[in-house]
Amino acid sequence: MTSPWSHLRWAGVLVWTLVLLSGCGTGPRYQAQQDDLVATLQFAQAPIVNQSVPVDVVFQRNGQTVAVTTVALDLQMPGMVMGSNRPLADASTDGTHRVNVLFTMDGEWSIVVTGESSQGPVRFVFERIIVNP
Ligand SMILES: [Cu+2]
Repeated sequence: MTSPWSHLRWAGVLVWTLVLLSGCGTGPRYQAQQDDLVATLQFAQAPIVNQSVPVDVVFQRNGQTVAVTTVALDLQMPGMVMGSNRPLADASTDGTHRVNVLFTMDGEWSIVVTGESSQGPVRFVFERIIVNP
């Protein structure tokens, strides 16, 4: 005999699988917009103090990837002098920029992303980047 609960059990298994897959190696995502240009920072995992974390940076206009060169990140803590921390991102052919960032203190950081596009300089400020102890 098949009970109606057997179907629910399968649904439960599927939902858990999806959650685990999407949670695997994916950290927080931050987005900023300027006019019609959108910049996205995708952390590989939640940032932890003094542990290098890979971040993918991508620029898009109307859903299409926009080419930006000499992409650099400037890591700052609001109201604190933390020294120069400006990792340069690697350019890749698909328009994604991979950069390893290192936060030297836990707390709230901001990241200023700069680069050059065909339409001129690009500058985005990401605020409230939370770094865990
Ligand atoms: Cu600090």
